[in-house]
Amino acid sequence: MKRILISALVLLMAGWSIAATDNEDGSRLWLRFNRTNTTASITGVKGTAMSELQAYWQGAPVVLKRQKGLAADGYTIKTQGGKIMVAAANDAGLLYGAYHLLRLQQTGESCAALDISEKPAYDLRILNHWDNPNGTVERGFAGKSIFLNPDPERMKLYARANASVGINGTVLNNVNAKPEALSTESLQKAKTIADQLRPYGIRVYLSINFASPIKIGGLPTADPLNADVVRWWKDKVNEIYRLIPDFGGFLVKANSEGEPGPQDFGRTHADGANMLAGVLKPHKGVVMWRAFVYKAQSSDRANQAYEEFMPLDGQFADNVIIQVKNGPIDFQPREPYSPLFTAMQKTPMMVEFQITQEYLGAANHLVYLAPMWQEFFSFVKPASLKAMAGVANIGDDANWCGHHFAQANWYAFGRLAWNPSLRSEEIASEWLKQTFSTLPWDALVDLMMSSREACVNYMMPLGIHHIFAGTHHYGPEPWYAPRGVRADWTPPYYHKADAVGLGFDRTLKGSTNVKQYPAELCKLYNDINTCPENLLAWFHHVPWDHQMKSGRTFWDELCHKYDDGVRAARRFLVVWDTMQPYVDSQRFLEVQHKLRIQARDAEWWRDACLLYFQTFSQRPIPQDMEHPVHNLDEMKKFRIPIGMYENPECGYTR
Ligand code: GCV
Repeated sequence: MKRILISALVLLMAGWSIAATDNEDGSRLWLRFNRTNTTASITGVKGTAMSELQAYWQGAPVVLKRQKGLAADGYTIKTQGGKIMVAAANDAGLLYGAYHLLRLQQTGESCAALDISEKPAYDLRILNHWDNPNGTVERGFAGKSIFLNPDPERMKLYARANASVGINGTVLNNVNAKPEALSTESLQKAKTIADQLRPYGIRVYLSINFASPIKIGGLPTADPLNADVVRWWKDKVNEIYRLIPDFGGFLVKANSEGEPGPQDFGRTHADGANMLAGVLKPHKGVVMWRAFVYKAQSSDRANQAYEEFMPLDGQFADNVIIQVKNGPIDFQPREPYSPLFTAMQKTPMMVEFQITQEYLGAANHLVYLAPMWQEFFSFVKPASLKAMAGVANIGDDANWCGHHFAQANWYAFGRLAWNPSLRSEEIASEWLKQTFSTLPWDALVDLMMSSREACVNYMMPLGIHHIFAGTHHYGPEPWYAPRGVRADWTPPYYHKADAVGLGFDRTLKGSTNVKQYPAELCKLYNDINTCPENLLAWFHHVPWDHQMKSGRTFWDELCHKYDDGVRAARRFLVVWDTMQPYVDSQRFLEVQHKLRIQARDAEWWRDACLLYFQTFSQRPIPQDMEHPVHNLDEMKKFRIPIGMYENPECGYTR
């Protein structure tokens, strides 16, 4: 009752008029302002700030003014003599200040005596779209690329949404880049998009294919030290800047998963990155060079980025940033941080998070990712990074992200790129208040906050990782190991289940991966008795009868974790059902439908994994938990139909 009253009060304070019963499709994201005025079109970023306030601000008059001495993109907001003064060193800062005010208004905060001072942690807060020229989106679960036929209204909302959380850059195309991304026709299209995003302070960037000089330039080589190659890149970059004067730069995936790179010509990552940095430098462009590299036949994939990049520390030009995924393998539900972050001391680095849920239930599972990203920041000092990138979860679906709650991850990414020390709870509550005006938010904040751990539990608890199906990254297939498939693309490479136990020995007696971490962490992770239990099977081959802190054996604990995950997923559905009176029926039913899939998938994960691992442990499922409801043969036979992975309706169906 108390929650309902609070919701109603906030609704009144903010003057909302949307009734909980008015259906919504989610297309307005968290920007569900009511227009109060029509506006004349005003140009430039400051013009955008003014027109956003004119259209939606309902409080005291706001004065926007430029002021020297403040940080780029930062702003102050002060209530003075009945007015609100927003000051910033640049126009983007004024725009962010305007969105800050609108956020306060929409979350029902008082604006009577404001004294706010904000500046972003990073100059570069950037989305990476993995969008292909044919409109498909790699690891995208929300429809086709929004850039395929950039609709001006949709692009405007995309720009507003990004600017409202401080995102100021976007890479338009997949890191698995087609050389054609640099064709004159593609560049014209990039120009159109850049023109649409510029008024919101957003710059565009492109992923490039390192072999472009050969593939579209007709040269016999793409050797970065070859003069003709350098000239080709110079001309191409000049062409880009003629079209897009504020172009941001290149994102490069090189010598990774079959993509071309400088090593094809006997050169290093530094040679390749520095050549591109040299041609971009006169235009103030940057190179974001990815460190996601691994080769077949390695004894430990987790070691490889470090082994390739550490020897190059200090050799990169000052407009190169090394972009490293948060963990050493690949966006798993839980990984330790990538040791490169603490090892490379002389190279600017940025973290790449994955907003799209490639490994966390695609657009079917409600998994709020901010707690996972904050876990990363508990190990890596935000100040040691130069920038933050997030692989977008955006497509042309009406609700943008495939799942209404996946919008929260886009939102949270932007908020954390602005300020990595914001608490995940705060961000969740802010997002909920703006996205669903009338919900009893506390229960949903709790649900969101527990969702990542629930996902870890029903998919791969206690440090297990990469036990996904061979042909998609949606469901479990810990047994998948057909002959001829490279070992590090099969789950047994990672889980190493046998009669003794489960997990990858990365200790000093194993792959020695622990050595890549600072001394105190190396010591902690190396000892099975001090290693955090949530990473146990990441760093150790854990005996089935290993004694856990709970007093259970490792096997029993594993069973319980899976079961905890299943029970949590079912609970989400129960909690959501209590929200029905407060949310429009379209969004209510759509979320409910997804939560049903999630609860069913959680069972699929638990049963497939426990029944399979049991063939090694030869131990019973503990009596005090629900026993699997499927059998292993049934699980092994189940296949998601080809093409269904990208379909939001995929999932286990009995
Ligand atoms: C864009 C993983 C994904 C690929 C992705 C790659 C990368 O392997 O499955 O889809 O390719 O990471 O980040 O480059």
